Amino acid sequence: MTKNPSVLKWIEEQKNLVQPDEVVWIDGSEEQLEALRAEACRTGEIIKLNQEKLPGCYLHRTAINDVARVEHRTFICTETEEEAGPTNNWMPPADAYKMLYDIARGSYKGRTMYIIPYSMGPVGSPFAKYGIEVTDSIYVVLNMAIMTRIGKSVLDALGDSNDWVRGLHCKCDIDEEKRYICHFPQDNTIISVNSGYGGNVLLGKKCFALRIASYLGRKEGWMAEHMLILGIENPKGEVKYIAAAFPSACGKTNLAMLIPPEVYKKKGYKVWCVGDDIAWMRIGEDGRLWAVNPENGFFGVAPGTNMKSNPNALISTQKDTIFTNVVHNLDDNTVWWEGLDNNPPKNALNWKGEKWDGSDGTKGAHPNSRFTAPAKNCPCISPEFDSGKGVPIDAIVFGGRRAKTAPLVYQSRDWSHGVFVGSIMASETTAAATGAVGVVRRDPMAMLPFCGYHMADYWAHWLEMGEKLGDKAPKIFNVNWFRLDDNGKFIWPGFGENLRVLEWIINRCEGKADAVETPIGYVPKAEDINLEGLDFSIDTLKGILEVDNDLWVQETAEIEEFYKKFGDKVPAALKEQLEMLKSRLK
Ligand code: GTP
Ligand code: SPV
Ligand code: MN
Repeated sequence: MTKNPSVLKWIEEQKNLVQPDEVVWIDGSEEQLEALRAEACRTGEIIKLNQEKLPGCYLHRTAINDVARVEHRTFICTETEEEAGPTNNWMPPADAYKMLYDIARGSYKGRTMYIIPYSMGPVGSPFAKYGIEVTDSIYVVLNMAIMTRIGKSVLDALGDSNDWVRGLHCKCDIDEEKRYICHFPQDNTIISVNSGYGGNVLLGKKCFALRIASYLGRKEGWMAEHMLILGIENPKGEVKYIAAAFPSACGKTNLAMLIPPEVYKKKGYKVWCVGDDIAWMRIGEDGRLWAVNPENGFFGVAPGTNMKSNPNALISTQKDTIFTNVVHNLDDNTVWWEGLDNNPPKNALNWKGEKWDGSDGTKGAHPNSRFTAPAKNCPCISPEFDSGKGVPIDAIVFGGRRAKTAPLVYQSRDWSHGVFVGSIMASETTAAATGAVGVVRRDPMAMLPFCGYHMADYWAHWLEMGEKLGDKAPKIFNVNWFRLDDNGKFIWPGFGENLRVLEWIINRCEGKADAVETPIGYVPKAEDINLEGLDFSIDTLKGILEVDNDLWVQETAEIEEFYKKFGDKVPAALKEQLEMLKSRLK
């Protein structure tokens, strides 16, 4: 399929290493994919679902010990430990290669090697970057075919260039003790062994589009971020774009495809989804920040997705979708998960494939069960989705799960302060990664598990981008949909109603809304958040807009501790922001 010498040489080396019985180049044709689906059904790797109700849809179950990203086994293998920084696991590249090659050697014996040429970003776009993933998993091929642009066209666009990311994935025995997700940013290389779970093995996603790309972005002057991108169209037909970074399982997919509340719909508001997880952003010729979504599909959290919370996501999953670790309804050969509706199937298998009817109080779907759906299935996919030039960003929004502390929304004072706000982000952990759930941890820019180099250098890169953007820089905000009341219930209704907050954000960008200055930034006047048609009192709203001075004094102490991790590397501008915050809180 290609004469590219760097590609052919690398493939030859991989073949010699893993020793497959057969080699298959993925050309991207529907014919070839259909044959692979049939083969995976034969071996039980995937299950064909009810084709009348869910045409083109399949179910897959991962191994029980392999259901989420494994941050403690994810490594950045730069020449020096300093480059990887204190928030990444590090291994010297030579040691890592040796260890990984020992694990991978001969691991494809009796198996087929699939070679997937893929593009992150529309093929041929100035934003696009190319990769080749070698895998022994049909599930990976089928997911990559949804999540990225694959096949011959990618190799044609690549031509003879050596500028592409090498990715080797070996399932091996799915042995947790030998599971490693390793990145070699200086070699454009990713090696993933002993896993079959999405974020660990769909190498275009977190491994390339965030860890390797963030490293490249710093070198080349652009940004790779864990952000959704959405467009809000007002009744006059003008569209404003927002990019928002929330940690894993904190609402990106939901916000990216939200359905406007009835009163907004009537007025003519529309929301367009450009991306739900990753944004690549560059400064355009006009000096503004332009973003593309490098992906081609959604790898979304299933639990909680329903016709009320996120109809657009649910509709996206009704055809040509792969479900992973959800409940299998045996009566009609469909799928189910917690929060889909209130009728768990009576005759079903849980995510582990065991008989399940919900009566024993256990969950049927894994909390990190997922759907892989083509972006083009989404009813509100942006007309700009496939545009190689991207969309201009007006506002950047950070957010996380905070039961207290963070108000519903606030605006940073300027770009530097905004970078500070991103750097101090904290959120309660979720099931998207293995480990304890619900523990507050600092997750700067939602990039803690995804930044491919020293986090403090990453902050410096953000500050530099701001200097280049000058007065054309997007305004930076922080949101928190997750404030809890004394009974542990979410106070803010969230989901579609979040548009009310986004409207204030856009109004601020256009200089149309007022704000109250607080020590942490600008908070809305309660009457400036439109509550029309919503059963939510202005007093309750005031409550979640409040900034608690004592909590924030405590917070600054924690930030100070957190910053210490990075020593002298913390940019002076951020240390200054911390000092200014402390003095404003006095
Ligand atoms: P990743 O794919 O892991 O990066 O996650 P994500 O950020 O896209 O999160 P997603 O939109 O899938 O939401 C994760 C969970 O948060 C789901 O269970 C949602 O139901 C819930 N959620 C999303 N938005 C809101 C909201 O506005 N309010 C509340 N209370 N829950 C929400
Ligand atoms: C996340 O965990 O942020 C995800 C899912 O989007 S994964 O692809 O597993 O990283
Ligand atoms: Mn994500």
